[in-house]
Amino acid sequence: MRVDSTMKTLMTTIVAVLILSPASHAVITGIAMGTVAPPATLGPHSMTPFPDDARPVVDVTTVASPSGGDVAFSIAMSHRKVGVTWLSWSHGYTGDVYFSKRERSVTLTMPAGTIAFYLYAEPTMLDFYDITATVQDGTSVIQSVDGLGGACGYGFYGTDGSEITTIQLDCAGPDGFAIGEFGIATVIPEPPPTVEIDIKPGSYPNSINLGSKGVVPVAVLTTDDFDASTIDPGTVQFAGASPVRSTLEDVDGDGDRDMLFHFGTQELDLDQDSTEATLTAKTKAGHSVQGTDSVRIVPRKPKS
Ligand SMILES: [Ca+2]
Ligand SMILES: [Ca+2]
Ligand SMILES: [Ca+2]
Repeated sequence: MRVDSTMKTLMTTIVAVLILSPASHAVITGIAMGTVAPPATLGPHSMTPFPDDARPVVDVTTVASPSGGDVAFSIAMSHRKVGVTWLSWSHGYTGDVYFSKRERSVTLTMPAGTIAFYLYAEPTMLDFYDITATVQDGTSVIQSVDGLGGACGYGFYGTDGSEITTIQLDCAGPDGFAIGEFGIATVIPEPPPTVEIDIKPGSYPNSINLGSKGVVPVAVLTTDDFDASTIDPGTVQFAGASPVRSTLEDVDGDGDRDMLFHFGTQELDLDQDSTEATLTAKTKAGHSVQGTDSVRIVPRKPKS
């Protein structure tokens, strides 16, 4: 009996601990990458290296990201090429770097949705100096970096939805430093969930005469997964057109109410080659959905 009651207490304690743990552990991890070439992944994220920067030797404050948006610098930095206008780097890299002679610190602001980023840094002076990279939450990586061909990589990645918004770089050496060889991972927007639609409910093929001055009925069907009555009619677009009216009715006779829309045929962004059309909408709760059905444009285009 005593063992049983101890076990019961232990189990209760474990359950309590599990419940008290936060649901997610949003966290940013920093990695000292050293002088080796950049990895293909940082944590769970696939990295995309920045492409060549075609600009000449010129002061810049932004670098375009391959996944959209810009990385912005807090100071103007001189665009250089390793081996041409900048002496050395590491692991054979000969691409773009960005150099500050006067400042010892720069803050990089990331494009929205950045979940991982790496950069390399090297002091101007041909000697070892500490270079520290710090992200907005205080996570930092410090390395002693050799100005003679020892550019070191600094990698940061977020898990459970953590994003990287800024990275501050500080070089302990005089006469500045260069940063470059960037790589990035950003969140991939999820496509909206699909819902079932029926163009011209009850008829098939869904013939549309683009010369017609009439309307095309399109139903969003209620299924086990989706209640069509939750759609906000003001957000509905079908082939580029807004509905002229909407009604709730059971268009397929299965006992639940579907949402039926009518669209002016002349407003549809369809042509002779269209084979399908898509309806997009938001629910009253603001969630995007979309559905696609086939269309058959009539009369058929004469064969040429
Ligand atoms: Ca149909
Ligand atoms: Ca149904
Ligand atoms: Ca129905």
